[in-house]
Amino acid sequence: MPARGLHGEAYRGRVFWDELFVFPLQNLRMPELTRALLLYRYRRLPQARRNAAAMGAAGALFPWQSGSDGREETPEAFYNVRSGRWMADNSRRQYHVNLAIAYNVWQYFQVTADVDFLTAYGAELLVEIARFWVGIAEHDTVRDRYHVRGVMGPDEFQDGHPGRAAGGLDDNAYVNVMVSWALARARDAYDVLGGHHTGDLWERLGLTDAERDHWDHVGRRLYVPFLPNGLLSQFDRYDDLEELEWDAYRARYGEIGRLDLILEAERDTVNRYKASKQADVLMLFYLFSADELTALLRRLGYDFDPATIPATIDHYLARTSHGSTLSRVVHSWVLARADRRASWHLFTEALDADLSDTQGGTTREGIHLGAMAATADILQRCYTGLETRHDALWLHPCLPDALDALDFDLRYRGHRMTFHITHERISVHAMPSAAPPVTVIIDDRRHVLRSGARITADTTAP
Ligand code: IFM
Repeated sequence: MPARGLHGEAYRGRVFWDELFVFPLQNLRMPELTRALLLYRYRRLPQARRNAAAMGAAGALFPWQSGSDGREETPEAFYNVRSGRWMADNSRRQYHVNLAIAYNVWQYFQVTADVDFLTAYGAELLVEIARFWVGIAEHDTVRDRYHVRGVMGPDEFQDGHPGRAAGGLDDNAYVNVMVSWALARARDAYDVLGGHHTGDLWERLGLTDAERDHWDHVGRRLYVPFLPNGLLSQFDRYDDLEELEWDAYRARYGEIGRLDLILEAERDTVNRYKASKQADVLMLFYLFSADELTALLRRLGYDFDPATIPATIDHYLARTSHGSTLSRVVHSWVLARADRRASWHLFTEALDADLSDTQGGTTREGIHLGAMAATADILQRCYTGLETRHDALWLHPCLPDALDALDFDLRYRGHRMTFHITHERISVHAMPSAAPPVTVIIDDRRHVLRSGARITADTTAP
C-alpha cells in the first residue's frame, strides 16, 4: 500500500505507515485485500528481524519506508528549496510503523475472525513486534517505569530534543500507549489461539509463560508524560519548548504547512517550538474511543480523565500546521463529537486535498491514498461511531448537521449488512447467509443479529 498508491511517482512508490488509514475502510468492504496486503508485511518479516538485529534489538522492526525487499529505504537527507540546503532526514526513527502493523493485524482479525490468518501469520507478527518494544524499553528503577527513548512520533517536525535533533525523542505519548496496547494484543493472540490447532507455532517462536508475563509487566509500567495542566504531553519535556508566533508566521508566509523548511531557511529549527506537522498525541483519540483510551491509561496506572480530551484537542490543534494531508483527517475525526461543525469543515478540507490539489501540485505525483481512504472512513466509521472490538460491532452515531442520513453496506464476520442511519434512528439489516449470529451494540444496548434479520433502534446521540 504505497503512500501514493500506484498513481504517481512521489516517494518512488515507497510504503510508509499509511495503510493504517486505509485498512479500516477496506476491512469492512474487501477484507481479502487487507489480508493480501498484510502478507506484504509478513513476507518481509525476515528482513524486519534483520533490521532490529542491526540496531542490537530483539524481535522485528519494520522500516519507515520500504519497497520490494523490506529493507529501510528512508533517505538520509532532503533538500530545502527555500534555503538551498540539505536537511537531515531522521524519520527512520518513526518506529511506530511497527505499532501500526500490530494494530492492523488485530483490526483485521476483529472484523473477520480469520483464525487461520492469525495462526499462520498474524500471531508471529504480533509476537516479533512485541519483542522489539520490550527489548528497547529501558527500566527506570527509581520510578519503576519503562522508558522508550530515541524515537519519533507521527509528527515529523519533532525529530529530537533541542540540541539533540538526530537523537530522536524520549517517551512519545502516542508510542508508549500504543506499545502498551500492542503488548496486550500479543498476549491476547496467544489466549485466543489457545483452543485452536496452531501446529508448532509457539515452539518455533520460543514463546514462554515468563516472556508473556514480562510483556504484561512492561505493558502496565510504561511511562506516559503529562503537561503540568494534566493534559497528555506529546513527549517528555515537550513543555520546555517555546511557543511559536503562529499569526506572525501566517501573516509573513501565508501557507505554513512546511514550517520546518521555513524555520530552517531562517537558520532556526522547528525543534525549538511547540509546533506539529500533523496529529501525534491526537492519534490516540483517532485510534481509540474515549472509553478504550481511558482503560488503556488506567491499566498503565494513570488516572486519566476523559473530560480532558476536548482541551487536549484544542491544545494540539492550535499548534499544528497540517503539513501532511493525514492531519486534517485525524483532526476532523477527533472533533466529531466535541465540535461537529469544525469536524465537518476539516472533513471537506481533507476531501479537497486531491480533488483541488490543495498542496500545490503534489497530486500529480500521486493521490494521497491514506488521506482519501480515511476521509471516506470518517463517513463509514467516525460519524456512525462504528467500532469492531471485543467480538462485537458497536454503533454510536453522531451525524454532522450537514448530513441528513447515511446509507451504506458492509461486510462483517461473513455477513453482508446494510445500514441506514439518520439523526434519530438506526436500521441494520443482515442479508440471508450461512454466517452465524453476531453481536451489535447500539448506543450501549446489546442486540443479536441473525442472518436475514433487521435491527432498528432510536439513537441517543445529540
Ligand atoms: O506517512 C506519511 C507521513 O505520516 C507524513 N508524510 C508523508 C508520509 C507518506 O504519506
